[in-house]
Amino acid sequence: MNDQKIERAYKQAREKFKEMGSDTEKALEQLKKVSLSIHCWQGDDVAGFERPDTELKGGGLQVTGNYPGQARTIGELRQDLEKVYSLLPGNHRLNLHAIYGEFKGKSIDRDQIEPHHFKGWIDWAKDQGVELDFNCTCFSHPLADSGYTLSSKDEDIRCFWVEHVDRCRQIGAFMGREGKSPCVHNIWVPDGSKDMPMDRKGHRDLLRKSLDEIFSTEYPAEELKDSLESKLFGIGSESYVVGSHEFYMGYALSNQKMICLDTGHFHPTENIGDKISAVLQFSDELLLHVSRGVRWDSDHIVVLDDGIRSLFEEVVRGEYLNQVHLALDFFDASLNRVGAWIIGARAVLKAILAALLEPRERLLQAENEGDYFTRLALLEELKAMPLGAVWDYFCSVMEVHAGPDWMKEILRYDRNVTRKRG
Ligand code: RNT
Ligand code: ZN
Repeated sequence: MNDQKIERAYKQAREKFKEMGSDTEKALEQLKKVSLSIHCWQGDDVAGFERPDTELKGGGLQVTGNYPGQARTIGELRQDLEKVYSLLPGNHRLNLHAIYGEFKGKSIDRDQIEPHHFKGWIDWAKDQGVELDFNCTCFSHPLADSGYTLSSKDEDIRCFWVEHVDRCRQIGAFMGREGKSPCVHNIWVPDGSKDMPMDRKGHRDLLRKSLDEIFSTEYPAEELKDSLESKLFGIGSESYVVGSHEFYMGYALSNQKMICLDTGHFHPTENIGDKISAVLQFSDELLLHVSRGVRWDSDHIVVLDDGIRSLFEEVVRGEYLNQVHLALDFFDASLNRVGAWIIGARAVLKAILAALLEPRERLLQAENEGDYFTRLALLEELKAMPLGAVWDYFCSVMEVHAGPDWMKEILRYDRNVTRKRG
């Protein structure tokens, strides 16, 4: 797109928004500071690099599709990520999982991983100006096959996973120290059961015990921030999830940890946006896993739909952008994977921009005066406002492709790079 055209359209849009009561310049200043934690696992279908032939197994997670071009090595994944960062306006983080270490052909089990296995990522990240977040990987492993990890009644299995998470927090703190930015370490475990269990309490007692053991090691907040991710149900854990929302809410609040809300982990009719100002009454920060569930926690690519818009309206209306850590969590192997990343990440940034462009004062005034007609009518009018012109201008000042031009880059990358991977 041509810069002059972008600027002309932006100036008109700026005027229109101004008449409505919104300040586009201020919105763009705020948007510039937003950093998304880009999930490494979209690039290789959550396979990781423990062995050359690894794939996602169990845990109720599923990647469907076999579009060519999955990253098969760390080098390929980094190449793809560099493409992703080059097409996103702003500075964004990288979210790694423990299975993405550099194990150099050695068989290093999860209870053996060490910070040096991630040194390559840390160096690469420094070079790219990217900061790191981290996740323990408590799935795709024979000791997760029983359906229980941190809440297993088999003491050897439970201790194995405690050791793994312990090491992951140590690695996360190392990342935070090296990158001079606190690393968010998120714990999600697949624990649960397909059918009705007898002993819901027993496994929850054990999960709590494991977490207590894990968090007995403390790290400075400048290095590491811990979060806990709940879930409603998964494939194979339809009847019971040990780490339910109530469980982790209780644990996080009584132990000063962050709760992670994954937008795919609730009942499909629940409004995740509504949870933000409820949780943040009692906690200083929270982590969002932005995903799109279709009928279940299917991890579809995020698009600018009503759920995402209302989620970010709540983040922005509550002035919570500094308290909410934003991470992406979707995986789709049915189309170009780099393109998938961009669609999802750009959708989140657009949703935030849309929320920042609400004429908040005017809407609040209408609400406070009981003028619900004005409130609803304004919100409807906003939907047809030229958000795209402001977005294009933002992309162009941030020196990334504006409008649909980035699509050509993906098509070229698909042809010249990912499809050639065989
Ligand atoms: C699973 C959780 C979890 C994973 C990633 C790979 O339901 O959402 O966050 O998707 O850790
Ligand atoms: Zn998640």
